[in-house]
Amino acid sequence: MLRLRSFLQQHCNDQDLVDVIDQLAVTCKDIAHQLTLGDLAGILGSAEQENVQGECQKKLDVIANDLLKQSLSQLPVVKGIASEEEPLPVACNQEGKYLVLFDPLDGSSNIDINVSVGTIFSILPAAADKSGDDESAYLQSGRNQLAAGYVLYGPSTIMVLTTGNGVYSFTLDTRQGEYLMTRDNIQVPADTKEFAINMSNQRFWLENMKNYVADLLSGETGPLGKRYNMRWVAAMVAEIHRILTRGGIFMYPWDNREPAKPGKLRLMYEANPMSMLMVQAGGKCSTAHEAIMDIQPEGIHQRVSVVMGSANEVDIVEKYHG
Ligand code: AFP
Repeated sequence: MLRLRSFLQQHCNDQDLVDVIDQLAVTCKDIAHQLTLGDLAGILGSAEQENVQGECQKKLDVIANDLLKQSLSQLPVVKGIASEEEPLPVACNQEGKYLVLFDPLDGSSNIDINVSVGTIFSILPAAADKSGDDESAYLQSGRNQLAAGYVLYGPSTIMVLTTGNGVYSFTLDTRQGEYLMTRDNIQVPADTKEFAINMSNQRFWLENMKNYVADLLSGETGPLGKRYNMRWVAAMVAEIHRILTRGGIFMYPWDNREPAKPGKLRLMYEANPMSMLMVQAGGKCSTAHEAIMDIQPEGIHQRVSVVMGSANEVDIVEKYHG
């Protein structure tokens, strides 16, 4: 089986980008190891502090963030990093040519219950005339991403990756400490009968979304004419991994709990990298009104409404939203 590094060397003609992805993969092995130890390493539970979004940080959010920050800042080609757990971007090496954005531990409410979580990353080009702690350097649309991916920490640890030429997955073989390619040229089926949404927020959604989900629930006798199944893991990485494996649609739409916020999920280090993967795999990603990767970001922690997955189902959601 092809090793991740060999694959990257064959597949990507930018050796510096290969080094960044390789460093991310190595660091995620450390995170996976911490997760495997769990309570034995005293790493479960709250860090008893909040991040910039006002969310309570788990100990592992902080540990994963520190591991990624330390390892990426050692690379001369990394100019700066932005993380869900850092209020501001962090400058690394002035001569660097990449900006790396990440959610160090997505789905952190799952940590304490031993359910899947993940790390999401996005790599953008760095402008020569901007420093790594200049937020404006990061405010590039998702179309500019050079690479994007995630590592899913589940029963297996799996890295799923795109450098703009297809989507590939690599399973960590813990016996030899290597990621080996286990799927190539991943494709998302255009049609699906499976949806993922947090139904407990239903009363806060727009009427258009309520109508769409009501029609999903009405099954084969409803207007969509199909019996749908539902899943909710509460970790976007796991939801997207399921869709990249067998199709589906994942939604975290705008709701009126905090009307000023355009959604729960973060554009730059959650929605954009997942959109790049999904589009590379033949799926679609939308706010329900426009393609996520067309959004011109205004802040590194900006939120966005998310509808992504099987292309024909995303089209249906957009139709419901006029
Ligand atoms: P964190 O990034 O704070 O861990 O949140 C996870 C998440 O952003 C995303 O991965 C899930 O799909 C979603 O939140 C779960 O949200 P609910 O709490 O509404 O289930």
